[in-house]
Amino acid sequence: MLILSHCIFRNFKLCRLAPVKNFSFKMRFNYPKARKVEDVVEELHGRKIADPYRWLEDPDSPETVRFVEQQNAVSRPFLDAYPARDRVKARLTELWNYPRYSCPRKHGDKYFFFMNTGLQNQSVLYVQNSLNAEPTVFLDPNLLSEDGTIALCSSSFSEDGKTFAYSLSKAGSDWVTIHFRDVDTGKDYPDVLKNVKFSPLAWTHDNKGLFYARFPESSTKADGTETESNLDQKLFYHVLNTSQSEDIMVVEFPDNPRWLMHVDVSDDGEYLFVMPQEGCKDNLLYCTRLADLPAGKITGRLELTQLVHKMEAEYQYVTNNGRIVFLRTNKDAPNYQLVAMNLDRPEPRHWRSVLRGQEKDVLDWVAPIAGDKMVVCYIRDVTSHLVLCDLETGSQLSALPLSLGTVTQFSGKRRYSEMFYLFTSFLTPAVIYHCDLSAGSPVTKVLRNTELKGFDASPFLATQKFYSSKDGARIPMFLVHRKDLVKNGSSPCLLYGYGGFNISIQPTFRVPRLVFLQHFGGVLAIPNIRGGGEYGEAWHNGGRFHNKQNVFDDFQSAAEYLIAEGYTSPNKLVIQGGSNGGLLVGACINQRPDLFGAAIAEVGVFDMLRFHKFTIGHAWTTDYGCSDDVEHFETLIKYSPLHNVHVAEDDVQYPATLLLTGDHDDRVVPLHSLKFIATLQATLGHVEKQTNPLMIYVDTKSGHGAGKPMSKVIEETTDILSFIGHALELEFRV
Ligand code: X97
Repeated sequence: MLILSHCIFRNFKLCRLAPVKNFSFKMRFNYPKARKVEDVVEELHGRKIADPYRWLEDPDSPETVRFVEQQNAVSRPFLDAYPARDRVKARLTELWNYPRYSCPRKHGDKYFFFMNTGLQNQSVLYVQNSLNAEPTVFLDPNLLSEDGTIALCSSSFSEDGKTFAYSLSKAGSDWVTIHFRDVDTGKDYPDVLKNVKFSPLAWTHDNKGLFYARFPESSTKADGTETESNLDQKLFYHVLNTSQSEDIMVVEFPDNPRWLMHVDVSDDGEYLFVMPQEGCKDNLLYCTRLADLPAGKITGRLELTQLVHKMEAEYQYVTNNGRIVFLRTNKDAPNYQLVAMNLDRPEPRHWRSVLRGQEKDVLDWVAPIAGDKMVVCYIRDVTSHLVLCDLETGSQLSALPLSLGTVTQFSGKRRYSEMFYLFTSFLTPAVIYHCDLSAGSPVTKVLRNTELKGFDASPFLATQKFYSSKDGARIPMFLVHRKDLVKNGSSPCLLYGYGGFNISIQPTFRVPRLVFLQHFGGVLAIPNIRGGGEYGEAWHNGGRFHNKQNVFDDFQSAAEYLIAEGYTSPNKLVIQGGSNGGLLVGACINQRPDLFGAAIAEVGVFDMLRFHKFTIGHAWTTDYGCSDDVEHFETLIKYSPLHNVHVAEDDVQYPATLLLTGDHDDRVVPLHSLKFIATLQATLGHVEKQTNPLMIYVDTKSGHGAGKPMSKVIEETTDILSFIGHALELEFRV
């Protein structure tokens, strides 16, 4: 073992060149010293809360810029120094180089689909006249920037299929600009809509324009590196081929600055449904009859009829038959139901329940198809189950058989009798099905089957286990590993979790995991911990507000189960999570530093007392609560990663920890990661027993994750796997 104290990182490569057989990082690192401001202390509910690194909340101060440079100057050489790094990168590049397609979508008389040849930074949108016709490029985002950092975010075709509205983001920011393209000529209109994020794109059926949501013009910069709160979003109507300055503000809620606008134009074009949301849960429901507008034109504020008066459940427009509206809701139905609401009698007591989620079947989504039918997707024990039902009665017409896995894409419209869906699982990249309903009963065939050259999935196995958490709750967990795995505790194990926001972590195919399985001889473990939506609202609530500790307990119990069953040992166990999952990782290294060998937290939330003050952070109070409230404060301070860093007892040290973030992450602003790493290093960096590294890498022109170009994805994944390989002392097996 190589033991060096205060190894200076500039010399790190030199260390590596020394004739050391078993390369190891068992040393202490020379972390940059962050200025600790002792007198930033705030009194919150009678408690004094120190925040010595608050200066890191200013992303633009020269001191913060220097701090980031110094941190990268420590982490970069370490990540580069993993002996098998080049092989990891080469294998990732090789595996990722396979063509992948989205489901085709029909608009007008054409089909559109995305395709990535493999290593293209951004997927390209193609158009074809029929499913068998030669596709041509319709929009290639790769041409919009040299380095692939301009991404297509969302898009919407006008009803007649003649105009394509699309939003672009730069460098990973949530901010987008909206553009319009003529489908026949392939040329863009001059219109550019700015100050937009978290916006719908909802065309009126006259094809003249669309509804979108925007924020007031910022007095400072708004490029995704700012931290200012996003407030006062309003709904606008934009007429195609006009300037944004002429747009008409149609809906605002000035008394509720935190509300975000979600809208749908009904399938028949008659109504606009407005669904304001105060955060990541629950919404209200309003509607207006577009057909009733004076002279058929939108000229000012829309007169809304309120259908739902309490922000206490979710209401999602599915379709409508005249004034009968089908809604997916969890009102009086923790696993969701589909109800038919009469617009003239909107109260719940007048609803007709058409479908109801069952104890184990969460009604995940519903899509109308072929006039009088609907496709219904349930989540049952974490996998997707599709059925075709009668829209009016809900009676099942047929099941659409699937293997065990996830339906991640669907395309189809009520006025068409064909649809497409994409199936994926841990060891199945993608199968796109085409389903023809024109003959009455569905005729399903495989449209595209994706295969990876040079990867044989047959030696591997994906299973689902159930384990008991601290409070006895039964938690499902997927395990993927070689069929001939020997359970003697020696295998490296990657434990991934999320645990929040009603988001279900279903089986999907990920190239980095294959490298971990195949070349590190690893076990992949994905527990469906509480806070997610796997078992409906009860599962979400089980990990929300004052129940948040259950999320961490479920994750730690997963680790204990894996160790007890001989899958792995603490020094071979790495935990990984991003965003809310970064919070999970941060909380777990504080609570059980002894249980893990390494930890990767990407774009994590770490300051639970101040998250609500930055960009869209206020929307997360629906899961976390808010430190302004004394009861929430008491809960938050107990697990806030930033406020619970400590020197562990005895000879226990923190796991090798890597934080990752991007300078344009305006979803979870980088200051969370910066303050957390400063605290980790200041508290533990000088402690003799802390030989595991505590590092951060901050990427530039990079955001929360969506739209990240392939070149950056490969670079980042190489870093993560190199860190894991390094920390767990893994050899790259060929
Ligand atoms: C967000 O922070 C999304 C922020 C903006 N946003 C909402 N509600 C959404 C939305 O506040 O986009 C929404 C969308 C998907 C899932 C949940 C909410 C919305 C807005 C308008 C209409 C409909 C929906 N999210 C969380 C996040 O990124 C989790 C997923 C979305 N976090 C980062 C949570 C903590 C760390």
